[in-house]
Amino acid sequence: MEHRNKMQQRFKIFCLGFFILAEIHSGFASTIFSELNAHWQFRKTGDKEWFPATVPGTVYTDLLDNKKIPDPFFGANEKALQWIDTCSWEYELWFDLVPGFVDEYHCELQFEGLDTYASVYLNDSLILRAENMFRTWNIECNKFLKQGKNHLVIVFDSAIKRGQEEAKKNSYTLPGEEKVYTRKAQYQFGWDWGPRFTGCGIWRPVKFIAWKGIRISNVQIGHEMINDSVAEINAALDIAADKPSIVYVKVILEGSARDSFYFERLLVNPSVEKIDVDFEIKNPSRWSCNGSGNQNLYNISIQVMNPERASDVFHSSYGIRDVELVQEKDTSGKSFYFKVNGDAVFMKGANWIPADHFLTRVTKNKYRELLIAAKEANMNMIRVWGGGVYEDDAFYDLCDSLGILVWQDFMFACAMYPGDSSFISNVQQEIIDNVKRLRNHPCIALWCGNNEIDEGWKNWGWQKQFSYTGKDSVEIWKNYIKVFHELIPGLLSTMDPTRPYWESSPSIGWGHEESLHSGDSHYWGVWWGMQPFEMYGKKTGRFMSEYGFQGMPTLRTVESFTEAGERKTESAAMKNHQKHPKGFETIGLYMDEWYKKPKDFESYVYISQLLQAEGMKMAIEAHRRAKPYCMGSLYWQLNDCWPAISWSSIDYSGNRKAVYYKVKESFEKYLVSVTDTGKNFTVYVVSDDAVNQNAVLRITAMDFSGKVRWSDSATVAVSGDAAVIGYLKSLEKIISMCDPAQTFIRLQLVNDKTILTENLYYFKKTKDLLLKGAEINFSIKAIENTVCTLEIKSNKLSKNVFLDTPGHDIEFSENYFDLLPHETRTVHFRTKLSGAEIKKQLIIRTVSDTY
Ligand code: BMA
Repeated sequence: MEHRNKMQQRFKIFCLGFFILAEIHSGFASTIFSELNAHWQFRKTGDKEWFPATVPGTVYTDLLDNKKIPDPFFGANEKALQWIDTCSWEYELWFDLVPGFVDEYHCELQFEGLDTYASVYLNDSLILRAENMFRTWNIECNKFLKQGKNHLVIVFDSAIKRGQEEAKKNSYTLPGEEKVYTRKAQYQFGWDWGPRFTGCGIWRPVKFIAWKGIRISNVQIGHEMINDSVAEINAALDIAADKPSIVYVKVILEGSARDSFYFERLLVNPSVEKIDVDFEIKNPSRWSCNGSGNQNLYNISIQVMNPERASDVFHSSYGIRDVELVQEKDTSGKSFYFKVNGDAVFMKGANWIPADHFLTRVTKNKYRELLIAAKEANMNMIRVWGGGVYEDDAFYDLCDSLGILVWQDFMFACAMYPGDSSFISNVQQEIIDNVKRLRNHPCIALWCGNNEIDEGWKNWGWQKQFSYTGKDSVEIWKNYIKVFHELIPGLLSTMDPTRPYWESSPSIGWGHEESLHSGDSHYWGVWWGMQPFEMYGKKTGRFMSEYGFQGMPTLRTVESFTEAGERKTESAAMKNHQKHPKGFETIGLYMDEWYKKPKDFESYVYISQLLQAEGMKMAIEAHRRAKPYCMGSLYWQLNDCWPAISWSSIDYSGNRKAVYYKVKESFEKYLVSVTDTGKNFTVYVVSDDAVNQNAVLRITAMDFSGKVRWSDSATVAVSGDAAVIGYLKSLEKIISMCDPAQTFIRLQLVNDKTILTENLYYFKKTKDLLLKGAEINFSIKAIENTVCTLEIKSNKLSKNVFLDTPGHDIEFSENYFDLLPHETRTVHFRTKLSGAEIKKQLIIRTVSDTY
């Protein structure tokens, strides 16, 4: 570990008694933070007039707030706003400094995020040239500051122009073209689910930091050993001091006066020095991921003080857990699974993209809503995809507290990157900044070098497309190796040696059989390869880190970016929000396979969501049936960055699409799932429970009016280690007892009267089912205040009941479900509307209403 190098003196626990204790309590904070986020102004370079700006913010949101541009997300406005990215923009701030301040304190300006090519001037002196959106900059600025008014100006160059200039210097074109030269979120240059708005701005806070005496600049917390009675914790402190002196350190574990530890140490060097502090946590409670245990977090405060009583303090929460990536050779290849606290855990989750194209609009609340939705859908892992950003601290804090492990990509995606020394040193600092910022989070399970670059280079025909010579190819690949096989793992080996590192996701492209035998897989045969959904049953690898299918956003979200006449797939507005070149065509082809032609646009929106849900259900069930061969299933993609026709499960406005509800069911702790080979009807039972148990599998064939045609049951030894076959029968026999076009099979897993889970199975695709119009009745009850229940019943099978209240966003606990004949279903929701109003507004749609 970095803080373990030989040069350091080991810090010993020291019994100091009351004297030091009293001193530490009476120390004064020697570090002053002041946010410089108010009163900024901005203008286009060359313009005279300044306009108010919001910091953190982006030039787009500032222009919008000042009513200088229309909503960039509406219709096809994106096209008309591209000029913004070709200009240079300036931001300025005046701030006051009280007399004596500069002489007394070390003053720094901290820019937590500048997007991207920024020249920063303080009182007309250039203090920083930044060129990496992902870096944090701390600039010592005493010599530029003055008493009274100070002037800070930041000039942002066009990222597109700068990238193009860099690209011109190269003798060959890199895949990804101008964007790869710029260390800026790659999706902002346009993606197959997002617009092209590159923009610029001060996208994270600006702080004025003044300190004297002593300062903690970073702390890395880790544990050396854990057993049930003790966890040995190590905190490695980076400390800066004015002069050589003694430093007293106090560690406080929140919640108990006894859990305080004192240390003292001679600082020999006034510049930044490392100090190791070791302490113990007795009877430690472990942090675990959602579904596997509690998310115990310890609040740790570390206070340092010098003999003059200048002090500084660092706070962090810390979770004691062990996460391991297990890759062991076996008969079919190599395993790929995570062990959390020693137990193999099947990872259930999704891929995350930035939650708003304009990143500073992502509030803590937005993070919370999305991550709580993930937790509610039984997820235990999210992959932060490499074309986005290293998310804000709030994101990782929430993942810590919700038990969502993070597969963290570094921010490189689907392109090849340069390898010159200035690019490499820029990337190096980016990695250092972000690993330092994030490594104390228990949620981070894995660092991954990039998204689909290894696969892209080997399979996407770039060599031919860009006419590379042999020499070019060698150089480009060498640059790749330099960053992802040498630089990043090299840094991690000292900065965060206990976390696994994986060079590229996936390691082998989906066109290759080997991709199913080792490593993680992105299986895009369905969608990109136009293979049928049934292929999910055959293409299951060791860890499915991407697969997906598009579905429309909800109708209300479509309405938010279109005029009434534009709500059709051929309109310019709609096409602009479908970024996949063959998106509508692909949806159409699969839809023809599975559903009758929807009669109107509203029906199309709804059916496209059912289609997406059907596909993801088939994929997830296949992955889980293959446990423990397959040990992870992360679909593409949890969320959206703008109102898009995309692979998302929750649309930009926060509405949960049909796929979300389906995923939630498919990720439950227990799963019963059918495979139908044409010959056999086989029921698999899957469990993610650590405890094995016997349960009864009930199988009931029922016709659409509710008549039981056949039933059976079996006792199953349910195991958390592997999926088991709970039932097997000849399909022919079952079909002979019922009409497959008018019958479904209900599967229930029961333990001692408790239904652990249930599932439905249809012999035919929805378009071939003989669905008849049903009579649906419902009643609404308010339980207390805003909490309501809806009881709904149908005289026949009602397929995919969609509850909608067009004028109001109501989130129903269940939606898009199959309502079984004569069975009451209870749905919960919250609303301020009265029962009578909801009744008036509620629209119930089923598949048979769509043709
Ligand atoms: C995956 C991702 C993205 C892309 C998505 C859908 O492979 O890594 O690059 O948006 O496919 O095409």
